[in-house]
Amino acid sequence: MSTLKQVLAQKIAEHRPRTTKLVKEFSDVSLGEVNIGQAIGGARGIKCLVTDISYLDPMEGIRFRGKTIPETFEALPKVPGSEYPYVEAFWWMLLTGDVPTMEQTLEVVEDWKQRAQIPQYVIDVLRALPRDSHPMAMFSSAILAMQRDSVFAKTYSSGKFNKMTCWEDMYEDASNMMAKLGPIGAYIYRMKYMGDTHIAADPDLDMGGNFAHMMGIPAPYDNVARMYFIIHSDHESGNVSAHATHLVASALSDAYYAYSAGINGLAGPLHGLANEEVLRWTQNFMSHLGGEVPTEEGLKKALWDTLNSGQVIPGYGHAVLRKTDPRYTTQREFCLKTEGLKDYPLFKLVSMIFEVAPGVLTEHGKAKNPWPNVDAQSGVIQWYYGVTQYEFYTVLFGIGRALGCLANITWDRALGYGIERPKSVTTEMLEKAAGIK
Ligand code: FCX
Repeated sequence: MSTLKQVLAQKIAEHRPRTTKLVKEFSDVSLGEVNIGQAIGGARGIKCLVTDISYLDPMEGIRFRGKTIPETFEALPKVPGSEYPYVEAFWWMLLTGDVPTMEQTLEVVEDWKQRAQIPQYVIDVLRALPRDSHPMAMFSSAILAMQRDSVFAKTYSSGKFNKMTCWEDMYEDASNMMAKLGPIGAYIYRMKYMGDTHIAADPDLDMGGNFAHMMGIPAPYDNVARMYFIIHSDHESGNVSAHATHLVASALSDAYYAYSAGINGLAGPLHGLANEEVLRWTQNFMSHLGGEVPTEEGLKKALWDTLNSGQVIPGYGHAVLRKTDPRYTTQREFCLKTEGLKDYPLFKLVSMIFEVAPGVLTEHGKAKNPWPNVDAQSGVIQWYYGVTQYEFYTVLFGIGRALGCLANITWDRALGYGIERPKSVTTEMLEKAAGIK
């Protein structure tokens, strides 16, 4: 058994009595009421999910296992020659709550290399899809196709399923998937946009480095990849991709079924696809101006035009956050410290939107949070490094988001969380509850 799996087994054994005690002795303790607005309005704010992987404070933003984004980057072992940590070290931290040593990190790096080969049938599936399929449809199909290799599903169908040990099968599926998602993403990118040319994995590189290599983009794109995957990994459990993954896995569907569902949710424009929408919006706007730098007034007008046409301003607002997303700030700081990027016209425009859009949204008066989220900033960096095919951006989000979703469903099985089944009511019942019928 790998060291990570051993440490995880110990953490799970230590944690289980806490959950058992809460369920056995305190099941009736209330976490709050549910009102009609929440029942109709997407269950916003209802506390009915449990995760220890990350927590989202409305004002502070995300903490992974108790650490802010800067604390996470600071704490984890770094790739030699890079100021960014190994994604593999972050995986260890998400799963166990501990910061791994360099030796432990390198064991995961090695383990993922052994698991990273894309099966030929996945390539066949990708190649069979129409080349103009959306890359998220391709990515989701590739993940779903790998279900045939699920260790979890095999154990279940062999009749050897065991509630106490099934997390180990989930862990195997999660590790196999984590190792393959970067190479699959790069394969899709080069098949779709780079003349169907492909670059073999470099066995000397870590996950982030190898992704940049397989995309065919030189340094510092390896750092961009590491930063992206880590900051996009998890945003507690109620967001669509994490919740969809958790929901599907709660039926004891394996990690492939579950994460393919999560990816399908991430592909929505109100969720992960917003990073594509931001670039589409800014590019349309730039081409309208014939490449001229916009004036503040021109920008305000474009934002109002978008709102008045009934569309949302992509990359702004959030269901939980009530201030600028620290994932936005992290990427903005990367731009500001990177020569060339800090003076890049598109970055300047995005910075200008940051100056103007919160005021416009506040005046508009609808959005509870007028501040930017992660998606407002992520496309600019990709564009700068040559990834101008913005429909691909959500795949990058999806590779990163897998870290959180897969760590979560491994723990879901370890703690025996039940099948999800919230109760629905009819409109008439709501009207009766409201006293209007
Ligand atoms: N532009 C225009 N209107 C907005 C808005 C925005 N950026 N953000 C919220 N609103 C509107 C909502 O559409 C809603 O209008 P309605 O009353 O007519 O239905 C009203 O303001 C109240 O919504 P609010 O409670 O503030 O936000 P929600 O929790 O309902 O929705 C999202 C949150 C993120 C979906 C919303 O802010 C939005 O659509 N933003 C733009 C898309 C986006 O950037 N999504 C990515 C979010 C995230 F970071 C991610 O998952 O990747």
